[in-house]
Amino acid sequence: MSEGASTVPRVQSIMAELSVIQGDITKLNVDAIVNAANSTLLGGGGVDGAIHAAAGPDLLAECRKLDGCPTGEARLTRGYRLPAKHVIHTVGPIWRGGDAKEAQLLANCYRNTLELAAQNDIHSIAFPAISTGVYGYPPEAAAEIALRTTRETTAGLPKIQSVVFVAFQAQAYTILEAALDRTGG
Ligand code: AR6
Repeated sequence: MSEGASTVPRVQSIMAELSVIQGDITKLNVDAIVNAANSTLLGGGGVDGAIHAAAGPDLLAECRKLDGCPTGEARLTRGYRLPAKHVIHTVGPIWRGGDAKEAQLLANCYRNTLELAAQNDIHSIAFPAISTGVYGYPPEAAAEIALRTTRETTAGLPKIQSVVFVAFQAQAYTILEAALDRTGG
């Protein structure tokens, strides 16, 4: 979408549209999908495995050059065979009971991913429920952080127009949708 030049000041929405869907993130035709990676960035199971399988081996080759990624940070690659043009890899915290800065680190994932997206002219982005699979983060608490941090961060990033939260299963969908409603006021 192009923003036509205009000499007339106009009011424009600075709020990104947030939505929740159930499905497979690898199928989405958005500017970027987010990978819930580990700090090696060299692949794994869950959504990480699905993204590498769908993107093909060139994704792993690019990831090898990145030299890993600390928890809470984010790294950009191309999407290769994915419909999405880019993948933003972020490393969520492993749940250790809640006293190991998990909430702060998970919020960092969403904030750093969205800021990296805006820096790279990405307008539409889809997130999986980071850390809620193998890493064991309680899904309700994770959904609250995902939605709250995304609303706060995108308020300062007008380039981000659409953020989709992708639930792989029905229960995750219900949890994310409740968090979307709760944080929407
Ligand atoms: N589309 C959308 N969501 C998915 C998909 C998919 N195709 N596949 C799984 N999910 P997880 P984590 C959901 O375990 O907890 C990997 O081995 C899944 O149901 O993928 O951050 C990495 O290499 C869950 O809700 O990521 C790391 O070692 C969510 O994605 C580790 O797992 C996240 O589950 C990261 O663990």
